[in-house]
Amino acid sequence: MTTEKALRLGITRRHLLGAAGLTGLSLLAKPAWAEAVLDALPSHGQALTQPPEIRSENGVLNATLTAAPARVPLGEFAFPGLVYNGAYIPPLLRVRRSDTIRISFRNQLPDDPSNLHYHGMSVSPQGNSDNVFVHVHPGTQFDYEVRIPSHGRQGPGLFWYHPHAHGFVTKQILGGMSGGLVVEGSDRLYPILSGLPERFFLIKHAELGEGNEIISINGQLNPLIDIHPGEMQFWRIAHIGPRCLSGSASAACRFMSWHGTGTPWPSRRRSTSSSSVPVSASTPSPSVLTPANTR
Ligand SMILES: [Cu+2]
Repeated sequence: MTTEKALRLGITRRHLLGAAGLTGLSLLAKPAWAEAVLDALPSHGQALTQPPEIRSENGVLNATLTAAPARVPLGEFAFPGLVYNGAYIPPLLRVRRSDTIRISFRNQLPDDPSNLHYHGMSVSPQGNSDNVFVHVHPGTQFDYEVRIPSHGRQGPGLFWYHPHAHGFVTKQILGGMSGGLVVEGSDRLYPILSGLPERFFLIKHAELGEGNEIISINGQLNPLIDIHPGEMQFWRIAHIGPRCLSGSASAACRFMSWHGTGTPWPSRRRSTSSSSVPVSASTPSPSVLTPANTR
């Protein structure tokens, strides 16, 4: 096994996350473990791509999501996955408050029931809305209609969708069944975000057996992330996998943003598996995001 493969396949989950998040960026304040990881990785990855999007029009987002098995390529690796619409990174859904999401969900998995849950959304859990008790069986389809409140607890931000059929959730999300969901309006809450280039970082991990894992960003390994000195970007970050960073596990894998000064910002967040932060690159060093508590 090469050094690179040993790194990707043989080290702990937390080190792998660091490997996925750090390549292509330079650090002023670089922990010792990060030096070792960076030294052993390829110096040039591909440029970070962005997920495909479906936007609401005239107050309605229409989409079809079909769950089915597919072979998932990840860099030089591949694994038998379970995905939406044939893609490891399925469409990112973009809506506004007071919109309605209409999704025709088709289960073409061979064996298991599935459904759709809209993680973090303050929407109805009943009927054909965010109802985790609905089981859509193989070969059948279900039409979701999720009405997003115009006010109240439902705020703007980055959320995600995934299956929530009891007993099958982990297997299906690990296979690749999860995607991003944005409720627009963050720039009205934080005017500094207005007009900034927006970048999504949808983090997933895949298990390859024998304790080996691959952690990817937008379905890529070690992507390069361009940010120029003095530039500001709006980075929307979510771990959309079943374990690391979700629920109580988030304590082990929190992200911190390191400015050019090496000052962590913002401070650690609690009880969330997604965050959206403006990132500024102060001369001469770009900013980077590193997983906290990585020692
Ligand atoms: Cu969830």
